[in-house]
Amino acid sequence: MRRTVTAVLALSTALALGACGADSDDRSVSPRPGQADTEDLTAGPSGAADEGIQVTTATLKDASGADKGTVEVNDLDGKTEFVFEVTGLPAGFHGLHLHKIGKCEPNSADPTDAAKKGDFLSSGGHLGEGDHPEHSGDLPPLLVQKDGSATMRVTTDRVNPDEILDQDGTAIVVHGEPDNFANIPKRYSSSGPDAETKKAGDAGPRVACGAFTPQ
Ligand SMILES: [Cu+2]
Ligand SMILES: [Zn+2]
Repeated sequence: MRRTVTAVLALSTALALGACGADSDDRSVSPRPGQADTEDLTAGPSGAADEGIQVTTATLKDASGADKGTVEVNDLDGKTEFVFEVTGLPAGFHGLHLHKIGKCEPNSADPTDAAKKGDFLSSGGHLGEGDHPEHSGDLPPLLVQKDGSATMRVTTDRVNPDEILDQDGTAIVVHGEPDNFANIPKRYSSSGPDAETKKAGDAGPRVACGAFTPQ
């Protein structure tokens, strides 16, 4: 019974592949009855995954200007995909957000408070309205491995490519600390997260930044 279901699945995958014109090999268009193997299934959906349309890319740099990797933005027709390839960062979780302005300037002023200066502060606050983590620019944290590298592919329907490439652009910012997503249990504070936490999730300093700017 299970075999039959698997075979039907593989066949429909193959038909779907054929229908959308994806390159398919003979094996996937003609599954052997009762012998549909998992290879066919994985080669189907993942191998022919819609890669979307590349919208823009950015190079991540730290405050000294050292290269820390790349971020690619793809339009998946209603969703936006970010592909991170990062190197040379401290291991562990790092808060990750889109910030309002496409500027990555070390020791720069916060646009809402000129007296406040720090690395990449001129990129402004998180993209979007409301409290953290409901900002449209809030993303899952980046997990950096022991060797300092990180790879992540993440999809969000909170932000579209036009907003990323608006007039003043957008910055992708990697923070020095994990993001707490304003998840502060009541046993720590009966009043819940404070204004600071609701603004940015206590992700700490901005350690790397990449600017998306309209061409
Ligand atoms: Cu941030
Ligand atoms: Zn936020």
